[in-house]
Amino acid sequence: MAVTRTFSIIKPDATRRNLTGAVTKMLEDAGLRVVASKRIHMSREQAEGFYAVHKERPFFGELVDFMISGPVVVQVLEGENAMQANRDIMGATNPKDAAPGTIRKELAESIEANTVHGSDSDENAAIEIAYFFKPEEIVG
Ligand code: RTP
Ligand code: MG
Repeated sequence: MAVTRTFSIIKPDATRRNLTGAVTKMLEDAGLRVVASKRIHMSREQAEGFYAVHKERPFFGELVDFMISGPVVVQVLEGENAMQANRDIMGATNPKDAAPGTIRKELAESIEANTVHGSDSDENAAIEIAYFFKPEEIVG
């Protein structure tokens, strides 16, 4: 299997509870390497652009409000089939449905305050990485 990259966000519910390290430890223990990381407070425009794919969904407004409610940590993760490895350790979108040992089962508060974002395809990973990082900010 190939070494690939994916994009992750540690969401505001996690930074508020000082869980940046706890989330990162779970990612690293799952075989992923953090090759870029920065803590930012997204603007409304930045969050709306990032989630443009969801703009017709009923939860879009609340999702954007939540994602700008506090700082987030945007990261590039590298590893064997990184997109799928990250989705696996994240767990289901709703923590009530997430498997034991996943980040969302162990740490998330609700379907909205669900601690992490992860790209859902290699194609979207490339788009999402480029949305937040310049090539020289990623050190593999
Ligand atoms: P993410 O994009 O954050 O990695 O999560 P995901 O793929 O598991 O879920 P997605 O369907 O892409 O939804 C994006 C985020 O929107 C919030 N959401 N709220 N209130 C709701 O019914 C609802 N559904 C989704 C979640 O924060 C989800 O992560
Ligand atoms: Mg998604």
